[in-house]
Amino acid sequence: MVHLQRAAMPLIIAFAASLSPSGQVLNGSFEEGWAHWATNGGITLREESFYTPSHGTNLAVFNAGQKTPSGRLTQKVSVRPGETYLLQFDVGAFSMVNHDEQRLLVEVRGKAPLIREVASIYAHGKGTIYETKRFNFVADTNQLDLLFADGSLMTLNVDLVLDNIRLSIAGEKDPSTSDVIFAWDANPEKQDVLYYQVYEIVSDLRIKVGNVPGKTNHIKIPNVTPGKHVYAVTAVNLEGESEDRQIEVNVKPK
Ligand SMILES: [Ca+2]
Repeated sequence: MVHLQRAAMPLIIAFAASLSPSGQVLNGSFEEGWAHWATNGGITLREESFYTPSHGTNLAVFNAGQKTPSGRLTQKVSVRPGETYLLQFDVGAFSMVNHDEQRLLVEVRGKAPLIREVASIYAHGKGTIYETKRFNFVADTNQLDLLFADGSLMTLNVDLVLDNIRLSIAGEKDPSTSDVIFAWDANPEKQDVLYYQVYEIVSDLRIKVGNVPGKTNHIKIPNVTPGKHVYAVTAVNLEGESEDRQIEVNVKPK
C-alpha cells in the first residue's frame, strides 16, 4: 500500500483561469473565419477578391449569388452592467452595375433590446463602398447578444457586406490616437454649396467620415490612428454638381 504523504500533496492540483474579455467583440474583422460567430442563412465568408474588405483580408457577405436576404450573424458578448458602450462596424454594398440599397438590421439585446436599427447603404456601381456606423447603448446585464441580419429588399446584382465590428467603452480613447481637425476654404464665388461630404480613402475604397453643412468649412475626425491617411472632401451644390479635393494627413505616434 502506498502511503500518501499528505503534507507533500499540493492543495491545488489544477488551476485554470477562464477569462472572457469584457466589452469586446471577438474576431470582428472575420480574420479567423467564423470563429466566435454563429451564422445561418444566406451569409458567406469571403477573402479579398472582387470584394474589398474594410479591414484585414476577410469580410462577411450577405445574399451573394442572388440568394434571398436571409443571412444572420450573432455573437454573445460579456459586458459590465451600467457601462455605456459604443458599437461600431463598417457596413457596405457591393455592385458593379447598380446603385441599389442594401439594409443591415442591427440588434443588441440584453434583458431588453438596447439597439434595434437599420443600417442602410447604397451601392455605387464600381465595387465595394462602406460606411462606418456607430451606436451607443448602456448595458443592462452582463451578457449581450449582438445580431446582424440581412434586411435588404433587393438582391439582384448587389450584395450586402460587413466588416470590422468593434465594441468599446464610450468616451474611452485609445491613447495612441489623435483628433484631426481638417479645414478647407470655400470658393467665395460659389455661395451655393449645400453640404460637404468627407471621406477617408483606403486603397480604392471611400469610407464616409461625415457630412457637414455648406456654411461649415471644417470637420473634426476623432480617434485617428498613427500613420498616413488620405481624406477627400466633396462639395455638392444645388445643381447637383460636385467637386473633389484630396489631402494627405500624417498622424505622428504619441
Ligand atoms: Ca476583415
